[in-house]
Amino acid sequence: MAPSVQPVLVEVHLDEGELARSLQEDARRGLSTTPKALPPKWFYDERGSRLFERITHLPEYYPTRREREILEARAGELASGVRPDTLIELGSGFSSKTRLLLDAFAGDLRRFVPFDVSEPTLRQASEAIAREHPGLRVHAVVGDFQHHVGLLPRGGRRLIAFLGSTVGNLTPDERAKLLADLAGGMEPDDALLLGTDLVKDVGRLEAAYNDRAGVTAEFNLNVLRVLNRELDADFGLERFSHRALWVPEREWIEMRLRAEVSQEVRLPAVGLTVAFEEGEELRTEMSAKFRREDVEAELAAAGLEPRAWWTDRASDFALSLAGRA
Ligand code: AVJ
Repeated sequence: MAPSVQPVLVEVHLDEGELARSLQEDARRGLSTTPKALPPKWFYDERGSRLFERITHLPEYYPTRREREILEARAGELASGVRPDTLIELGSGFSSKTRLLLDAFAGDLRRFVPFDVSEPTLRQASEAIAREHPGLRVHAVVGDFQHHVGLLPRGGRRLIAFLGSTVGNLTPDERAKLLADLAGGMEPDDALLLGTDLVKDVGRLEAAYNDRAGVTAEFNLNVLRVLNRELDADFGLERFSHRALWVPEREWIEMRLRAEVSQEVRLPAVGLTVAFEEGEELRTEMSAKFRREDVEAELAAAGLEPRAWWTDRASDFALSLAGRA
């Protein structure tokens, strides 16, 4: 008998109330300090997740294509080396690349656990994957990987995939904490698959975040729409412009929103009125780029042992496979 489509289980660790409170806190803190900064996770409402999906198809945005190239080349090796029965994907979004892994693991895989902050995105991706893979249990988790990795389902041989170089959107301290949290919850047979974008020519790096079609600019401005909607703020999107630049001392790309005119913005839900000077910039994202030594040192510091380092042919992007040391 053919396996049947399993009902999707959605576990919510981040309900709307908590999400709202944590956005309020981040906005209050990030907009009342200098320089102003917001954490990048607030881009990803449903619209933001869609805009990011469009970014992955842009000619300038190479990381997704490079990572897919590596996954295509190594999926078989990964399947036979790890033989996971559970695939967990952190920051899964629409899970586009995961489909490759799901196909490669089809024999042993019993359970797929996509984990994301955006509940609507997660539900859509989960339903689609459950339909495409009859017999596979899809157990989606709505959460923030900076707080909730301790709550990931246990048992079996788990492969935890953290793809897309999303780890680069965290500060070095946040990365250390996340990797240590992950390592702390891993059993000897579990493995971590970590995607990292690599340091390269500055022109190519900056172009990847300044696309000609302006999709990245829309994505960047989306955070202001989120603040307007969720916090009743009155950001005028036309009064801010997109900037993205390489910061050599930190080896990361920074995205910023530059106030085109001096202005005051009201955020009644957090009781703030925020003044921007003309030309003042609000940092909305950093996207760190890595070298092999950095990645291996960060894994080791978290108690993880690198077992494989795979790059695409152009050495633009890397996937690391690691296990508990
Ligand atoms: C979410 C890490 C894959 O930092 O490259 C894309 C997000 N920001 N363009 C990245 C992003 C601007 C992206 N990742």
